[in-house]
Amino acid sequence: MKEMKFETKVIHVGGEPDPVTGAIMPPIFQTSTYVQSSPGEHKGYEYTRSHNPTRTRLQECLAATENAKHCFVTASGLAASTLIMHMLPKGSKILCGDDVYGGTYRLFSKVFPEIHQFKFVDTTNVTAFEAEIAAFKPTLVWLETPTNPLLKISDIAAISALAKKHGALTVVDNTFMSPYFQNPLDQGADIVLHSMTKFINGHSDVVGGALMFNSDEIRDKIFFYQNAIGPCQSPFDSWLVLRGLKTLAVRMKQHEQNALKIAAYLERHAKVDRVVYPGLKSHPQHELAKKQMKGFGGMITFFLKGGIEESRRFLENVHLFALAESLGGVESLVDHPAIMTHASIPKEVREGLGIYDNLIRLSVGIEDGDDLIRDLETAFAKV
Ligand code: P1T
Repeated sequence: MKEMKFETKVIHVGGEPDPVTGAIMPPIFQTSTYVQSSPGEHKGYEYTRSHNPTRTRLQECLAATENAKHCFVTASGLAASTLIMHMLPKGSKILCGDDVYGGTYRLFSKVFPEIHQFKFVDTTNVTAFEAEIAAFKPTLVWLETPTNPLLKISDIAAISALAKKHGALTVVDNTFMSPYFQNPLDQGADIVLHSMTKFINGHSDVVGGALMFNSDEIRDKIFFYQNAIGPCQSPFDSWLVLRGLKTLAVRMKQHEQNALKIAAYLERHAKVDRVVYPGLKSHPQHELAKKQMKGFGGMITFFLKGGIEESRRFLENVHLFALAESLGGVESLVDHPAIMTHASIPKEVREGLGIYDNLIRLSVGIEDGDDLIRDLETAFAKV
């Protein structure tokens, strides 16, 4: 399996023809329970909250995409984050990147502070981060790279090494890059997290999460909490993700090709103040992006000249880009983080990070790039 290229793994790992019928596509094991021949005697499956063959196939395939030994899929990305929080001993300290998905911030600042201690810091400067880790002494370091929505990039290898030196685990939320463009475990991280809702499934019809890692100890803990708490993914949703995953490589190439074109277009636009895209030379961490990522992805953030009124006019006048939360689907989406995906972050924290009312986030789909540019041009003309 190690010799297989990514494009082959997503088609073949976990995708063997059904041994009973020869069906080339795996059946959906839409069952809650499994017959036992005698109490405790079964074929490895007892109850779907704990195990399901469709889910097993998806987990095998996903583990292969991140070069991981183990994978667990969950009911949502946030369910995966929740399992990690439960796995940690009570009173753990989590040192978290300051720019994370609004729902992750809400989970850490509103749900878990009675159990663990959180500190949000900039993780883009390794020297400054070293001082933070030495002072805070975290149990776990939480990186989102590139971040949502500012597309800040953290040095996974350097930060994971520092965390290891100080006895902390490193989690990387790899949702924005997908396993096609970035593999954090290969760079020293301990756990990779994905919202499968995004690029991995890629068709905006499933909510799901995934955790990948190599440690057997972490596997035992995550299995225990997944089974004890119950945020497992349904067989049908697992099957849909398994199906979406097959085209991840081709989709990511097209997302990136379109995003490169659109980012260059936006950078030249008179009504745009600033564009943030890891593939632009103007991105402050463009060199790091080239080093640790295999591509630049399909997410673009830009700042319109003006404020909330200009943003509203722009967002009300796009047609191909749908104004909606989420990202990573085949269709292009546009988001206003301050009002939509990151509204749960207090205004002063949000603006302290640079998430202003003129910040617009694009999830560039796999349509024709020129059609997408024409759509943006129509909306700019109304601003
Ligand atoms: O929505 P869910 O599957 O629970 O995943 C949460 C999540 C985790 N990590 C990152 C980086 C994310 O972007 C998300 C979800 N994000 C959106 C819904 C959004 O529009 O940004």
